[in-house]
Amino acid sequence: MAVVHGPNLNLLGTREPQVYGSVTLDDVNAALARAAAPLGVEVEFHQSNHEGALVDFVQDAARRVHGFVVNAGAYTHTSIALRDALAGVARPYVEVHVSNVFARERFRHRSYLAGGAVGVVSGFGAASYTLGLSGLVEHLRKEVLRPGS
Ligand code: CA2
Repeated sequence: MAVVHGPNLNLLGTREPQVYGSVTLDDVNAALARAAAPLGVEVEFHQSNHEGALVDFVQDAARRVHGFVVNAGAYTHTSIALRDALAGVARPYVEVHVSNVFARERFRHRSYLAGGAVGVVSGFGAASYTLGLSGLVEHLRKEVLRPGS
């Protein structure tokens, strides 16, 4: 599984703790690695502040992973390129957000990614990522174990 962190998420835990909490991106990744072990999956992580670099990563990682956990940050609300990349690689993904985007400004209510996602987890702080990972693994298990597949 690959975990994609979009722009400014490298700042987690350093500013705006009232919105994003005090957990750092390294803490999030460590929690994901801990959660992945009992689920029987491996996770890799990628953070970029650049839209094209995120597109490149999705295309490249899709050759070796079964699915993605994606917090595209502000690109969630703007990026057709990232939506097309995720659709193009045909791997299931879960969209996650640290904050509850629906309790915030209207421009955060729109997601270009959600329509293609298995599901969306928003508002549980760093736990959104681990909840998203377990939902994704559950989805993949069902898909693989589906009768007739
Ligand atoms: O809640 C989320 O996870 C978001 O994806 C975070 C994005 C925001 O644009 C989305 O609407 C919701 C922003 C990430 C910025 O993270 C910061 C963390 C600490 C200090 C400053 C920014």
